[in-house]
Amino acid sequence: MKKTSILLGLLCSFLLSPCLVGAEEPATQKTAIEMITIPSGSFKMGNNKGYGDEKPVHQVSVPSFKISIYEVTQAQWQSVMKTNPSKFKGENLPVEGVNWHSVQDFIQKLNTQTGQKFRLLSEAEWEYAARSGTTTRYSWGRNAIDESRSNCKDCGSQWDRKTTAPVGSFEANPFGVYDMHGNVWEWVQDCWNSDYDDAPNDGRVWATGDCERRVLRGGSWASKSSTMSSSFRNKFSPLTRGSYIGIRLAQDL
Ligand SMILES: [Ca+2]
Repeated sequence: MKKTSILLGLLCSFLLSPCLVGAEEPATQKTAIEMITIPSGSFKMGNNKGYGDEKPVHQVSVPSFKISIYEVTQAQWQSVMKTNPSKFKGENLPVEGVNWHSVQDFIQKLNTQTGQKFRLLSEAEWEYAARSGTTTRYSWGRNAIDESRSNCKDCGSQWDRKTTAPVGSFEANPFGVYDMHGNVWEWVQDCWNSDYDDAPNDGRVWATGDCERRVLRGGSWASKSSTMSSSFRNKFSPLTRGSYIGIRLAQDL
């Protein structure tokens, strides 16, 4: 996103007057959902040094799938739902203020409009994509505070504790995915289970347990850096919405 704006800016300064008419990006560019393929693989999910719900660490094999490299933006949500529930307004800011049920609605409408099959990630897919081959707390290493690698309450970014950041404002992880740590919490499809006993080991959605609570991952602009680690788990009622909750999409191959 950042690169597009810079390129557009350069083009503008070069062409001058055509820019006055052409500064608006075509709708397709604003609303196209950029997906990349995550390779299949096996990883250790959880953290035996973390909270009780992150245990036990267990081996999970994840089949290859597609993931949106950015959190879903407000432009994307608006083009499908014709409304924008977000508190902090901006086309390239992540959509927020979405509850789990409204997200299911959005996905259904998006799939009807595009003829494609988008879905939320499973919790295992989310952690696999966040880790992107790493075993440290964050995909860049052990420390978060003051490194300005993401947007959280104490991350050292200009957006900390104030607002969401435009998607893709920080470096991507080794898989090429942006903002898995911080910015907005991301709903996943799974029901809540308070530990990993009997968790699926094949990357699929855990569809049993407490389904009156759904899992969210990755922390937000308003939460402590410790909550945006690859293994940290959060859960809310599917009716909860807030300026700190957004989504990311997946597709089967
Ligand atoms: Ca995020």
